Amino acid sequence: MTTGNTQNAQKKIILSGIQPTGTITLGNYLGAVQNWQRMQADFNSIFFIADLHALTVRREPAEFRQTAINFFAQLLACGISPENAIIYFQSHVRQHAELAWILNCNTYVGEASRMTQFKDKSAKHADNVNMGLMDYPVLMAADILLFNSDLVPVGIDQKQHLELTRDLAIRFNNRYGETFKVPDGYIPKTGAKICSLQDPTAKMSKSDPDQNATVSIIDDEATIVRRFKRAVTDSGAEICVREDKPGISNLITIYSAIENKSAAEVEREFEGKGYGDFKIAVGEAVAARFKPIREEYARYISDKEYIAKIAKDGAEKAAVLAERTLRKVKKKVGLTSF
Ligand code: ATP
Ligand code: LTN
Repeated sequence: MTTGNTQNAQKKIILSGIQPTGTITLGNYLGAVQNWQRMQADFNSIFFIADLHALTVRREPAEFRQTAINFFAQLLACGISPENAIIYFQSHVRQHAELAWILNCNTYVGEASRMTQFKDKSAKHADNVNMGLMDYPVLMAADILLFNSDLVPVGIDQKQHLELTRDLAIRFNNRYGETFKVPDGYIPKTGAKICSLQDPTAKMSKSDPDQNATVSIIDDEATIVRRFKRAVTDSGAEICVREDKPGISNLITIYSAIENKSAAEVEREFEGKGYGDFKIAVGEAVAARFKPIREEYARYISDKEYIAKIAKDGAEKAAVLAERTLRKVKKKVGLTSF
């Protein structure tokens, strides 16, 4: 039997993280957080704020600290509940960094430098191509492998990192004997890649400097509808999913993910209607979904003590689980212990 966020041996383990930068966007929500919320009760669930990962890009310390706390409140507002899940800050559980070091010694520079995200982020932050940026997926592998995760719910952009995680787990198991569970990704059918509202060929990213490109789960209704009204669409007038219509296709994906309808149903619903009407309908649907989240967020963010309590409790529980794996790993690789 499970009570609260204790582990139940009958249930599989899901784990995922999110970097505290900006605020949670529609892309993060549909690609990841909504699934965390839907799955949390059926699994042993572990979710964390990936603050160590976020350090791979330069941050202003005071702002960064506040953003991380805001993210914690946003996860709670999205319905991620301490009743169902262990929720914590990655940096509060030192085992993440410790396992990452051991995995580093089993990761080839060649494979890490081939990661698409590393190449993209190196180009974007050419003045700060630091070791952490290249090491990012190894730390992510440590996050996942520490907890014997079965499933990792993420957006499609993380697929390559999950494949590396699997490779590292298999390699370690072959070299040192069965140690890690080899995890699977859980990538949603609809919503795995939400695109920018200003450039529908690029993914929506919370670090996009163009405010009009994203919507946040805590934006108000007027802002959300305005962003959708301004969304870049394609030539023609038909509302349908087509390769040469990335703008409208993206809006259809968003609407179908929010309304839980297939793309074909959405196409039928808007047959004969114009782009303008459709954009407003999508904006209103998104705003309606986010309204209660925004309200809950206001409630949680004004209660720092509650956040601190949940985060501390989560970190303690996570550390106990993580230490079991780490101890095993240290023994396997031949580190001494007395
Ligand atoms: P940043 O812009 O800071 O790199 P990000 O928006 O890509 O951030 P992450 O913290 O890297 O967000 O990702 C959190 C989760 O959201 C991951 O599971 C990721 O796959 C998912 N995700 C991110 N962007 C999208 C998107 N546009 N569509 C669907 N899922 C997404
Ligand atoms: N790299 C992820 C965030 C992340 C993560 C994880 C996701 C860090 N550690 C472990 C799943 C499992 C991202 O979304 N950019």
